[in-house]
Amino acid sequence: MEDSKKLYEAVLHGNVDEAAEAAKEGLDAGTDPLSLVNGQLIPAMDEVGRRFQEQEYFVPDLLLAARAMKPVLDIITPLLVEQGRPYSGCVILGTVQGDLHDIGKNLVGALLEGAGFKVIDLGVNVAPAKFVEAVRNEEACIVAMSALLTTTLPSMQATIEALKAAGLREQTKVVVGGSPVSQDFADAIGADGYCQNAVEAVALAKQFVGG
Ligand code: B1M
Repeated sequence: MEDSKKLYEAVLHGNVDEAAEAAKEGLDAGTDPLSLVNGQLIPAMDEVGRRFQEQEYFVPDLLLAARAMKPVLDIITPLLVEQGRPYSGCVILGTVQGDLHDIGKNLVGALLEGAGFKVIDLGVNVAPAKFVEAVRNEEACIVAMSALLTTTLPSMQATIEALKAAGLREQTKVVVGGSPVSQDFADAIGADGYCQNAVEAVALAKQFVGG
């Protein structure tokens, strides 16, 4: 098999050991960690999603692919999070209520940390009240919400409404992302920004803190 496809194939077929091995080989060969993510991991997950939609794959296959991605991200994330960058702001991050997908959110968090942001990761299935509580504790902050299900998109709006009701909206920048999210949706719910991927999330967060 062509080496450049080894990681892609391992994740697609849920092979945990092969995925970790392929990631190490790629890094040893000098491949940039972010290009492993963008060039192989994300395309593999997209293909898993396509097969699930076409009913060639089922939920256990999604779980296997996610499991294969875990050790790869464990290897790659510390490389993305370079130490010693200057502190440039605070981001409260979470996957919204009802949604358990966290691979993209974790990538966003890793790149933000790598860029020097303090990241408070609230995890998955985060209720609006939990975002509000975190903003209250941290004062001026960026709230970054992730959603992968169309059914959980309303949770993003509910969180913005909860921030307004708590009197915290003015002091907070809200950014949203995830595959079913779009700029139009972000505008419609009154978010301050939309990011298509983790790299854009960092650029936007820097813009918000004036960096
Ligand atoms: Co789920 N799942 N899943 N799943 N899953 C999708 C999302 C789906 C598109 C598959 C499909 O049908 N083609 C579909 C959603 C359809 C829809 O609503 N539009 C779906 C479904 C239906 C479901 C279940 C309902 C299945 C079921 O049980 N019948 C169920 C729901 C569970 C729940 O959340 N309540 C479910 C469960 C799961 C698993 C648990 C098995 C697993 C998740 C494991 C985990 O996350 N720990 C899983 C997986 C792995 C997927 C796919 C295959 C891959 C997602 C992924 O990790 N992608 C996915 C298909 C797909 O996305 N192609 C699918 C890689 C990741 C790096 O990309 O998360 O998009 P992504 O992040 C990107 C950008 O979106 C962006 O940056 C990242 C890249 O740089 N981004 C942000 C994301 N968040 C951001 C936040 C920001 C900025 C950018 O902040 C501002």
